[in-house]
Amino acid sequence: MSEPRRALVTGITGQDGSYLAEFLLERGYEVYGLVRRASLQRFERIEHLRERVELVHGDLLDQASLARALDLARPHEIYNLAAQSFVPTSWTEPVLTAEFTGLGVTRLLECVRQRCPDARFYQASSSEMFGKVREVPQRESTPFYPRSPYGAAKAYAHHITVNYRESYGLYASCGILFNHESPRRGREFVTRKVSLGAAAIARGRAKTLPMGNLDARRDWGFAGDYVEAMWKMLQLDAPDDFVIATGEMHSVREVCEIAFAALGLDWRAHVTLDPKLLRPAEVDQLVGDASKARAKLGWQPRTTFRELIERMARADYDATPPAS
Ligand code: NDP
Ligand code: GDR
Repeated sequence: MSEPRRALVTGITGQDGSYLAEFLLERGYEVYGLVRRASLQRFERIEHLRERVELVHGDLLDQASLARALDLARPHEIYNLAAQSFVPTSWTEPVLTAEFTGLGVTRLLECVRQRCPDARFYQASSSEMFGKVREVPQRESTPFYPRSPYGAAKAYAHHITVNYRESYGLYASCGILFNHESPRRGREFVTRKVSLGAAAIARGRAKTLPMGNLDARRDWGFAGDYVEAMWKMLQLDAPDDFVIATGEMHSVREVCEIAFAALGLDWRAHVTLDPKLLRPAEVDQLVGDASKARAKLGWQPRTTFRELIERMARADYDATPPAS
């Protein structure tokens, strides 16, 4: 009998890590997750999987801990999802963001090269690398123009992954993922902030929702659909890089309209503008061309933008108790 496939997921406690762990378990993988030590350990997103995944302590800042995690897991596949992923924090903590999101990838790749060079490696690259976009829609060959310390760190991480592939022959692939959301999205990201805000207002717990740039446009998909693309990338004969996106662009204003309407509210009566939420440099628009992923991976998104936002608004409404 052949041994089960083993996967190591960094960032398993994050939005994508939790969906990916579910996906891999369904396919019979032994799943190992890298977790950081905290005084109050909160594994909310993977609580339902705790009995089925093996958690290993480690941090992208600590190379020895990464080596230990690889020795313990002996993975066939490594998914590097860990990062400081919130763009505004990358202006207030630019060096830490570069350490986690940029250099952390080199630390991990170096350990992979030394300890398990046959393992397949997935790097979570980002559409934020396109920043001030050079062409519309963005594809794998579009030049990068990052607009935040986060985008710059991800561009470094992307290039170093390609570099390790070309220098050492590692099987290393980058998924250039456009924004993807879910009811498990971090509460500070715009879709979740709006779904939580609309739910609080519908439940009588708040009256207004302060927002930043409503004109920003993004290509938003469902995280559950996107983790499948990560896995498909590592099943190809040869490593490669792929844009993963829906190909549709919508504004933050539309997110507000749909989320509030799903709960019977008119967003215009509640959303206010707070200049403090504007960014030092904005990414005005992003929209991806995922035709390479469609052709080579047979991947396409299943969830529409409207379904996604309505699902998030209803999930937060159901989870919010009424004001007493
Ligand atoms: P989250 O912010 O939800 O999760 C980030 C994860 O990284 C958490 O598990 C966090 O652990 C972990 N982490 C952070 N710093 C470290 C560190 N120093 N050492 C070890 N673990 C660490 O992100 P998402 O799930 O949304 O995104 C997953 C990846 O995909 C990220 O790299 C992100 O930048 C990238 N990406 C995301 C997109 C999106 O739209 N969601 C689009 C494109 C790329 P803890 O729980 O302890 O904080
Ligand atoms: P983004 O996601 O920066 O695209 O990065 P976010 O949801 O934070 O912002 C999207 C757009 O919405 C505008 N916006 C606001 N954003 C937040 N967070 N809060 C607000 O109140 C608000 N008002 C308007 C922003 O200005 C922006 O234009 C996400 C992250 O998941 C990254 O890790 C990932 O790499 C990229 O998506 C692709």
